[in-house]
Amino acid sequence: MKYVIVGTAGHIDHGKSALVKALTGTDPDRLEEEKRRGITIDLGFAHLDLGEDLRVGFVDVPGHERFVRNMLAGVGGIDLVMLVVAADESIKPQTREHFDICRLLGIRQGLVAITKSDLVEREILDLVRLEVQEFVAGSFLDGAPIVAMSARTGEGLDALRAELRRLGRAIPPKPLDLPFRLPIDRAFVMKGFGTVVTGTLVAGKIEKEAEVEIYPLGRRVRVRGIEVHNQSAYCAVAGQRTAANLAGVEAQELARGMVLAAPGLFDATSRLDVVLSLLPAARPLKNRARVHFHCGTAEMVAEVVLLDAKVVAPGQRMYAQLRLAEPGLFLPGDRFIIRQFSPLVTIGGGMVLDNHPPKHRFADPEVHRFLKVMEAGDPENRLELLTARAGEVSPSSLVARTGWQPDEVLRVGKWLEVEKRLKVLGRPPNLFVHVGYFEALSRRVVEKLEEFHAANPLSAGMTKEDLRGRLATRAAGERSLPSATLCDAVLQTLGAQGKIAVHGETVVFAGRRVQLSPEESVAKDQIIRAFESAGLAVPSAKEVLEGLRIDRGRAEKILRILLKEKTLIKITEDLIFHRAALEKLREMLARRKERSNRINVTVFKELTGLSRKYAIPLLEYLDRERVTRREGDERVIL
Ligand SMILES: Nc1nc2c(ncn2[C@@H]2O[C@H](COP(=O)(O)OP(=O)(O)OP(=O)(O)O)[C@@H](O)[C@H]2O)c(=O)[nH]1
Ligand SMILES: [Mg+2]
Repeated sequence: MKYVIVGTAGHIDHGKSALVKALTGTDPDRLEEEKRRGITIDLGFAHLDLGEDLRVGFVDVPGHERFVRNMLAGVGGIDLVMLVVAADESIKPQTREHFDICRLLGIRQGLVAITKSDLVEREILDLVRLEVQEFVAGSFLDGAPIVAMSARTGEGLDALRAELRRLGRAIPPKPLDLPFRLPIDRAFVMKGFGTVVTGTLVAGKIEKEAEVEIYPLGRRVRVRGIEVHNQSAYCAVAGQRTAANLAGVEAQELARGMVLAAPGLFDATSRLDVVLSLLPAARPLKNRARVHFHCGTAEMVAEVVLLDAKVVAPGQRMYAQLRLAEPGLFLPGDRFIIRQFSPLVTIGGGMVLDNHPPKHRFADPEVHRFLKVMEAGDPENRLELLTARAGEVSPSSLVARTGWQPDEVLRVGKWLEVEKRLKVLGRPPNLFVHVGYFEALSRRVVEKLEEFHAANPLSAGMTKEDLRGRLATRAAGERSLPSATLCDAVLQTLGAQGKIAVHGETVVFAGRRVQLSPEESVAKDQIIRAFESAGLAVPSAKEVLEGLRIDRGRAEKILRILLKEKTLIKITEDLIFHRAALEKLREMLARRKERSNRINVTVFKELTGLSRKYAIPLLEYLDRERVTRREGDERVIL
């Protein structure tokens, strides 16, 4: 079964509701006030099966100019428009306004119903038909069926059904592989059920028992039950009129304009970069003008910030930033309408390009380039650019910025990695890094290390954390530190290229030697000689350092360098030897082994001429170095 949503459109009293009723048997005017006044105030719903395989859901909208905002809440999710023109009145202001709205929203398919054919002569009917043809010329309805009919006599209803069936079958199915979104058009309490929300499911599918989030409230609730076109169901899919019974929220907390979607997947926003078209009949729109913004079922006040102009001329199209008075869930690709403050008329509309933009500088060519790709670029280019702008970004925040499924973000990301445009880090992947950013960061690491070594000639290297702290960048106007994951990846790459060396937590410039002042060099030599000449009967480090002519701090640094270079070797906290002395000791043991491979402390003391104070730690050191192995009171020379 295929589901298609048909919306009515047209001037007040032109017979939209009567037509829906004639087709479906359901009166879409459900409010007492509507019945009393004989006009539609709010959205009405009905459905009709056209054969075995096609179910049409109707969204009937009010024609009254005061209720255009309600019309806008209904028209968002429709596949087909049924533009209603009364034969006795022909084209009127809301015929135009509704039609403009359909065009601005990018509705692609539809038909025209000339209603009340019973009220006019044949010639008038032909005239109205000509007027309609002229009216829709050049638009998406150019060449669409125009069916004259009467709800009163039933004339033309069969022809209308046939056209609806034909058009409905040809509508391409809505993609199900997008995260689901249900913009709420009604929220109410139903006796015995509790809170119910309804809407047209614009993407994906929603299942019974699912946990969902109400955006922008941030509330998570459970879907207790689902109805699709008034029948209970396990799941609803894109394109269906859906009612969801929600557990854990009161109806009065909810309102038209909120959206149900997967928990945590998206985030609400109050700033949007858009492409905006102004209707030819509109007044020029000034920078910073306040307008009514309608998108999905949401409506709010917005300020239009033009990016590189002072004013939008009628009929013109340009990029702009909308600053919304309240946050809402909007995704790139969403269409919207703007209406003037007063008089309250539709003046334009457009499409969301970026749902989390920074504020921009005036006439920034970079912004223009970015939005151009967001508007027309393929998914790869868009994802690359979003990543480039962030520098590094998690796949989950790219889901929130694209509206794609997490799988799709990963798939495109991996493809970009193959093309060497991105790096995908983490296992499982949890970070996308733009190669440009990665390379810039690598250069900065090398720079910062050079700087550090120049400023700290005696230091053996920088700690990773210290280095990361110096890599702050400005991404999207905000100061940010590269993540530890990214820094590690950069260091690893530089290490593999031989540009740097990483020892534990310390990072050094590859092949770097510590630069010493002449005074320090003298001190260094003195330290070396002190240990070298002592052989194995070494003095304490304290004694040696105190005998130098430089201050204690620098002396200790030099000692650390010597230990690091392994000119000196520390075997216990108090005992430091020159490397040559220890090598001699090894040679001595090797010679001894030619006679016997066993040795005890006494023999060792005799051989080396050392006291116990040195002998025991040295033997333990030799054990650790696997030169000897302790066996009871003796040692085996290995
Ligand atoms: N003679 C005749 N009258 C009709 C026909 N269709 C509707 N009407 C009458 O026209 C009036 C308006 O009809 P509605 O269906 O409420 O018009 P609407 O377009 O839904 O009006 P709004 O929703 O308020 O914009 C009602 O009194 C209907 O009975 C028709 O085909 N022939
Ligand atoms: Mg009506």
